[in-house]
Amino acid sequence: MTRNVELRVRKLDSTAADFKQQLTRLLAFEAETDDAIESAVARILADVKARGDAAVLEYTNKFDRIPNGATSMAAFDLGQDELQAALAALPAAQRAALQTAADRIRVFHERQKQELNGFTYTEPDGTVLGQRVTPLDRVGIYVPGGKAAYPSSVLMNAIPARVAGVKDIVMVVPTPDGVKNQMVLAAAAIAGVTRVITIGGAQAVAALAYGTEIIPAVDKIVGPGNAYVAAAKRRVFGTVGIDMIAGPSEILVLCDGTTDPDWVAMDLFSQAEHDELAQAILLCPDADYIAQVEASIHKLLPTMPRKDTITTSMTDRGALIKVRDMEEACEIANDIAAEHLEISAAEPQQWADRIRHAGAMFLGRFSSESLGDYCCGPNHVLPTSRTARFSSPLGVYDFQKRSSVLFVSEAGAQTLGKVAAELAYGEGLQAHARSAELRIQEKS
Ligand code: HSO
Ligand code: ZN
Repeated sequence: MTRNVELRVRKLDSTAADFKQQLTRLLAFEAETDDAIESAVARILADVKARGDAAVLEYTNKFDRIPNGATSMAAFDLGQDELQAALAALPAAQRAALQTAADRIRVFHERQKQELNGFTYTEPDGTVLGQRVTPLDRVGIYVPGGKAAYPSSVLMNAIPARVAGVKDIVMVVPTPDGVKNQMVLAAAAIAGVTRVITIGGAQAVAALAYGTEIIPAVDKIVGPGNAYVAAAKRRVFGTVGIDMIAGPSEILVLCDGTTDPDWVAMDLFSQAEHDELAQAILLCPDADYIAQVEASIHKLLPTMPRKDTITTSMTDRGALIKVRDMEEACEIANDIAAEHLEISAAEPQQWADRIRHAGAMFLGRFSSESLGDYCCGPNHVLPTSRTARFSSPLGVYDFQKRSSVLFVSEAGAQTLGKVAAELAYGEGLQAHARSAELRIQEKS
């Protein structure tokens, strides 16, 4: 996959006649949809639906190369003891960092919950109308295995669910070759996950959606995964809720040219290192500064253990863009609607005020995106691939739903009954009209 031997990041200029087309081409990202993947996933879903645990067991032994092959699903069902043991065995510094991150994530999301508590209001005739917010009963959290097994993502997915009041949080995580990621298990313990089952892939999504003998069916499945998991989530949507289909990570740095160029280069790397398909873009009005960032990129790259991934993603999908001024940078940032937007400027607020579309905004040169990825408090599960135009970070609201509550007083039924009956006759719906009219006590 890592084809590029030499990092060559494209440089664009917003005054070029074809800049708009260049930008469109740069942002184009087609999610992997492959007929072979689609039909394999359809087959797995149907099989798990029909055969339950027996099918999940077979797929897990095969796809995750479980040594000697497990003979029962019980082998994948971890107890709380094992999670607590993983937490206890973690080096103290790592445990403390996870705990601090978890505490801060909880504080932020508790604030979010306070703002989402529902409402009621009473009309003069005693009619009471309102909205009640209730948590989902049971959710499934998908945690990828292998290179993208992030303990921080366990915290970011499970803590908002907990804060929302979800009672049952079932986490699935594959263990390729039977190897468990201890920090992921420790994070599950800290975040209050109720059950961890070490399965993954489309078979895990199917098990969560339909339920099996040992895995309870959930109401919603959240969390990122590979192309198979994404295809499975799309297919089970409707049977269960899903959060989003997340694309590769993105960072857009909007810089006024006053930040240390090494800082900006490293911030670009921080998302480029996630994935060959990640996207890192700089917007800046100062051509000399852009050249300095470019120099920093070349200077720092050899020091990066993941330089191959960075080289590929920055060469294929990265860009350093010279803009006319910061105002134009803000307009372009709105077009890009990036997952992460850093406004690395001396006075960031004035530019932030102009931004309408971004998953998360990092204001000022000390707010590196990596701090948000781990421990500031806001969620790191964010809309990618320009979906920040219409969607939001993962939050407490993703684990709640709303019900309307209507109490109509006797007096209210008199006035509302006339309105409803009028509209119901207009729609040709007699029973509606008469059900409203029956409650009208005409005092003649
Ligand atoms: N930046 C990623 C989240 C993450 N970063 C996890 C480090 N670990 C989301 O785009
Ligand atoms: Zn990250």
